[in-house]
Amino acid sequence: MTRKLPIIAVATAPGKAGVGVIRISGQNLNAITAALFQKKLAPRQANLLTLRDAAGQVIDQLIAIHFVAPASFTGEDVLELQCHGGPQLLELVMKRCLELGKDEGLVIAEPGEFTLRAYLNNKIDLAQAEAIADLIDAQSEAAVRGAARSLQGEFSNDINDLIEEITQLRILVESTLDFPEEEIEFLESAQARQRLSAVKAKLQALREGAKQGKILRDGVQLVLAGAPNVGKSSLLNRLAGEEVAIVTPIAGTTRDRVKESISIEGVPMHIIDTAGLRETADVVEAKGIERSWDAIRLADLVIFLSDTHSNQGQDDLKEQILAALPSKCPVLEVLNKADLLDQSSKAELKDTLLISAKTGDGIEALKQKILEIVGWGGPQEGAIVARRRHLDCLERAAEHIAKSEEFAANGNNSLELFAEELSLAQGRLGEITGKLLPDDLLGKIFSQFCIGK
Ligand SMILES: Nc1nc2c(ncn2[C@@H]2O[C@H](COP(=O)(O)OP(=O)(O)OP(=O)(O)O)[C@@H](O)[C@H]2O)c(=O)[nH]1
Ligand SMILES: [Mg+2]
Repeated sequence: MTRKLPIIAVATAPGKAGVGVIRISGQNLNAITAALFQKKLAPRQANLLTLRDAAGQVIDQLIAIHFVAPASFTGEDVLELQCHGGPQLLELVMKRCLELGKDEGLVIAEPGEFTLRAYLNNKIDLAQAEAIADLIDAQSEAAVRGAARSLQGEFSNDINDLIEEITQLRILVESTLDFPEEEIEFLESAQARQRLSAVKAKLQALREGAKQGKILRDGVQLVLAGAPNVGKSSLLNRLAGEEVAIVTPIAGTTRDRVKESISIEGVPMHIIDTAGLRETADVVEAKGIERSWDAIRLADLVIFLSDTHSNQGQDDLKEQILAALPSKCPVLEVLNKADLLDQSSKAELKDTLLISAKTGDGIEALKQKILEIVGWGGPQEGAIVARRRHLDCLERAAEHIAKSEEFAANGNNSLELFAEELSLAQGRLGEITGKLLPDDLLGKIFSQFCIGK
């Protein structure tokens, strides 16, 4: 993944457009530039130039900008060619560049390789590199803003501040370890416990922010499950605001999963309506039910829907669903067809989340409940986007801090272990920004980028 050859790729999206950009990055592009345009380009200037094929025929008139290392996106020399945006034309320009750059070893870039080089040349850290991909993939305005903040380094700065505080604490502890006679007073005099509490509180705040950031980036997989005919498809249609799924009075209407993405207060919700769960001899329905279970197992939140008049067997079904779920996945029980209840029955059910997919009653409360359960704290100033990877690192760092706290509580005999846990916590935080990385991680992260980025 860390080759040194110059690389080239189309940076703009495939398809016809006014302009199409091709980028070349390498340690020194003077030879390639000279071969393409028979001249050296002044850095950072827009040059209107003509590119010709081997026979001297014009391929395109384009604008070329030469960013000289290290003042470029990748930290290497970068040549940006702004061509006319036709797919065939860009193909031809690429081909000509590869021909003329052959002696310099010019090759087509792997997905994410430009950004990888930016990272390896310390132009950005790993969390910022991920933010570039997230910015490109962002599905809502809030996600764009969050990714932009992460790219500006807001998330990384918070992580680095925390690492710095832990470092200071470690320096204190470790210097004490060299002078055992001073250990006795260390915990008090260095205010180690207070400092540790402060670290813990900051880490907790970062975890909260990252949790919100993950929701903003990925949204929530919300699965509607329950017995046949309770109104799952009706609820999907109600939430989506259109007739995406077929609704009939016949039990077993939905066979395949029906997916629809909506946004509740800016949070992307990927709703999956499933086949009603029951014993069946029908092969097609049975396959659909299998798929329902697959969806349930992958959910972030399951809405277990029942209706007001078919309560038989619901408890067994609920137990089955709970047993199939990963332990962290919440299940929200909702009772549909409230419109069929009289006032006194409604009063009896006042602790139940009652809705009517038919009339829309209770839907707003349901939406709020969903946001509450997934832990959405509302639009926030300074929100960032975050990934599962970040959450995992933060969680593991928090575990180490908790352990170090235990050792601190044990008193001085545990100082060495206390220091060791701090160091481990620091390592996990360093993984977020890429300061400390397991070997295979870079390849994994950058291979998910689109080509040309
Ligand atoms: N009165 C009333 N009827 C409803 C309500 N929601 C759904 N129904 C009716 O219940 C029947 C079943 O609705 P669906 O939405 O197809 O139910 P489902 O859970 O998707 O059913 P399957 O796909 O068969 O599992 C239809 O006749 C709906 O019109 C409601 O809130 N009130
Ligand atoms: Mg249905």
